[in-house]
Amino acid sequence: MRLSRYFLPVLKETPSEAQIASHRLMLRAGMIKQASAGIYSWLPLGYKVLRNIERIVHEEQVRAGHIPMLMPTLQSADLWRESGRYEDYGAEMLRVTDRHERDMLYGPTNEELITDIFRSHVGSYKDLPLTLYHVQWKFRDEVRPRFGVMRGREFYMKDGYNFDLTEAAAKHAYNRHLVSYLRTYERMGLQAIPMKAEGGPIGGDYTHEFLVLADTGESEVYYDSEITDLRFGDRDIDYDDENACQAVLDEFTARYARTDDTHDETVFHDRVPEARRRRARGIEVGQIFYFGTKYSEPMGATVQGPDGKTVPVHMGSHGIGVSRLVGAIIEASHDDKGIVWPEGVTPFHVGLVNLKQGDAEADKACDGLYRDIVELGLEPLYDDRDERAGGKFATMDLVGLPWRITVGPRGLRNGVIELTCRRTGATEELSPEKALAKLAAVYSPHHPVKRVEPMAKRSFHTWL
Ligand code: P5A
Repeated sequence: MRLSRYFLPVLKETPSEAQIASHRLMLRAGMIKQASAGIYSWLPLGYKVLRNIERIVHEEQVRAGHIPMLMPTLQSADLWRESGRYEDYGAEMLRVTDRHERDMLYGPTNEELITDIFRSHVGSYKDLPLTLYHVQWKFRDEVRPRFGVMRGREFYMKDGYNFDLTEAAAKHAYNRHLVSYLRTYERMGLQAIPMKAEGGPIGGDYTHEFLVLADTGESEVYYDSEITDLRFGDRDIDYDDENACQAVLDEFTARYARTDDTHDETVFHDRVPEARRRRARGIEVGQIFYFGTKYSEPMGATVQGPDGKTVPVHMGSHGIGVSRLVGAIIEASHDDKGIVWPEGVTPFHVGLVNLKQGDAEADKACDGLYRDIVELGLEPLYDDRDERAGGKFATMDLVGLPWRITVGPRGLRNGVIELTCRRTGATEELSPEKALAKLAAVYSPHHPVKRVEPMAKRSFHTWL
């Protein structure tokens, strides 16, 4: 993309309404614009990041054997009356009436809708296990929407629902989600720690929240510092292997890590030596639940078991805050000049800065590099505007692309360009060929098309 043809409305001033870095930077980098309280338009740069996060979520869900679909944003109130949540949900639920005076609502979550789909089409244990998911907009009329996309009223969520014959099978689905979530967040450059939490309006007391540690996080958390040494890495887990998934859950939940809802000071002191006790803040980027037959029983979602008996299915639901993640990643990865995108989610792979726009040699070199970068399957953002170098660098730093190539007449005379790493600031003078080879190498595990990550043994389909 050429910057002269793009829509990147960066702000010079720091917006006064934004209290935390991610909100400030998303506004300044022209990623979002508030439409009304807690509701945002995603401008082109923000939309690219949102889509990248969504793509990683889909790839990891499909890898775990979960099946993508799409449910609507508007739901009938009648389904929610069946589960008893229509009254319980309170003022957070946005209720609307259609022209026929039918009660509708903008879905805050989809347990009822998916249970209705299940009961309409599945009747036998032979169709289990089944996990369906979608990525869709939700609405919760939060009392205090704030921090930009972090606590929105309209927000984008991946929500998945498992249906199993027995509690043990549903616990395996729970463990499978935990494993796939660890992998998902790490691909986004984040460490998200599973912590014992509360079920809240979703239900059940068997639940973990995934938290990214950050001073600006809304949740108060307590944990054993050893937990921050754990990495999922590039393990190739067979998601059908119950023991393998259970072992990951055991490893990642053995140490004390709880949100303030479940924190117990006595247990904390008994189990964690003082030097390792931490109290901090975190951003909740996901939550997984096992709630048994809470919805299947009242809504009649049953199957016939192998013994011929009809039983309600065991269920859980599993959410990832896709739009919140954009903010969470920025909270975890920025400096005083701007955003520092992890390679896995960056909106463009490399910024190309022409120090002397209009100089025949510099323009030609940039055009050539642009083509070569595209040839590698990567996306450049080429600042081809007639602006001072300082202004171009400031925009690139604000926007936060992990790599920048700088091209100027002086370097070209010596056959070199500059390759700069946004995270460290380190700059190397290299031949264009060497710079391109380096980009290809750093992006190979994150490549949008030619990713070389090991794929699970189960059949893997692209989701689009
Ligand atoms: C699990 C999927 C659920 O709703 N039902 C379907 C379950 N869980 S949850 O924890 O309530 O939400 C899942 C994730 O969504 C994000 N989230 C939000 N993001 C932005 N603004 C909000 N107001 C908001 N509320 C929830 C969180 O990341 C949460 O973990």
